[in-house]
Amino acid sequence: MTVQPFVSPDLIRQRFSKAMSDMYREEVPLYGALMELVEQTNREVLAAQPDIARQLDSTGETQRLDMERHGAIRVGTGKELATLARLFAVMGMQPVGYYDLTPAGVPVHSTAFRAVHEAALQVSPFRVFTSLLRLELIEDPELRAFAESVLNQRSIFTPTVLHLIEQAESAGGLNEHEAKEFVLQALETFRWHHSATVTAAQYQTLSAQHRLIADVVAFKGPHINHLTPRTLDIDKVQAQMPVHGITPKAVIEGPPRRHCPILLRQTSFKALDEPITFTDQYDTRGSHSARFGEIEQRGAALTPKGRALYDRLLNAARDELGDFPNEGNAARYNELMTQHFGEFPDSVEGMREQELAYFRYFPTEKGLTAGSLTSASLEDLLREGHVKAEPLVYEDFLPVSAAGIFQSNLGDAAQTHYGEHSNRQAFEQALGRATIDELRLYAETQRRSIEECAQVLGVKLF
Ligand code: OOG
Ligand code: NI
Repeated sequence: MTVQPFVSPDLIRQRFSKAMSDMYREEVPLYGALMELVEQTNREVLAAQPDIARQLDSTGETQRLDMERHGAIRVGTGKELATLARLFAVMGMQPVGYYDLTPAGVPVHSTAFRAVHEAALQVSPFRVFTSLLRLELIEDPELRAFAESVLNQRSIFTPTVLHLIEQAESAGGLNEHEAKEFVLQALETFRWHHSATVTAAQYQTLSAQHRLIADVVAFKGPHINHLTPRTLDIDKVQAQMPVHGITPKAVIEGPPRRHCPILLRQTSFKALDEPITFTDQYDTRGSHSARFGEIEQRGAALTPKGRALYDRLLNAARDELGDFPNEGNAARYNELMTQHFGEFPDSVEGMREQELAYFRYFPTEKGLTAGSLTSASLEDLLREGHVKAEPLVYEDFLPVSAAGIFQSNLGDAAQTHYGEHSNRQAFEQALGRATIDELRLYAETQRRSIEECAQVLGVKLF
């Protein structure tokens, strides 16, 4: 008997991301339209701005751009979250970061499942923003007990996928046949279901408590609620969306437009009203809105110092606005953001000198042919043009932006105030492991790139 080799988790993730995109495209045609718009805009940006094309080429981002996307799901119980963590682990995805959404009136806390090493991210940067409903925030004890009992009755995984997860864990991987089956079976967990698992009245009660609670509790599984392609010019896509029959939210979340993009800018279009049936009404149809579209533009990952500056400037602009950004104050908000972010250096050199962002270092042609180097500092190598620095792309999410995205698709009526805040410990207990600190990952990638430069150039760095 020949032993079949394992398919690498990175390839399984790459295939899964593609399968998910194909499924969503079929279910939500507007997603297909948005993808085409983003692809076309990216081509135009690359053709018109050789600097950007060159930068993305040298970091390998050109190759990953067309397959780059993130999705989001919401689960109801700790057990569901723990099993999801095991399912994502089969595809080389780990929980990175902890996001508390309660300050924004959304009763969830979240993490992002993604690949953690630059080589794995290069094969597939697919990420899933995963939220766990905080049932303890439902005040009415009867409703809380009802929600719990409904959730405890469902199983969001197929028996085959559960078996394949165990198989991957015990054998150390999946062979070709198993990996194919795994992708098909895992997809089932994220599929949309037209029928709710509760009566129309129960749905109303859950929805009245919070629309998000109905979205999690009233369905058979955690349907993927959006898939987000990465664009190189979000303002351009935002402006083009209405031309294609897509209405974007009022403001772009995240930092303002800059010459050197930082972190993450996002915009979304409102959730679609979709027909559903309830368990007690076979012929009358209700409707539910959960699934929406989003685009993102990614920039440099920031150091703790850079992030503190970002947070301070964002808060200052929002404080001065005095309200959540909305249709009415969008122009004023953009003005305030540009004004405050004037303080944030907008050049690679400026961000590097002030240690505001993470970078990857690459040997240059000049460095590779220089020959006689023995020892030098990184600064020497940069100054002489033997290595160059490229910003390290931000792979994660932003809590204030995520809150804005949640709100735009839940409707503004969904503002709730929760007394209780962040509970990372409870989240990690449910998850069955600690979440990874994203800053450590960026620092490690930066360090590896410096070590590689030293090795390739044969230089001892001091
Ligand atoms: C997730 C919203 C957050 C993002 O990109 O920040 C998000 C959700 O609505 O489930 O997708
Ligand atoms: Ni998103």
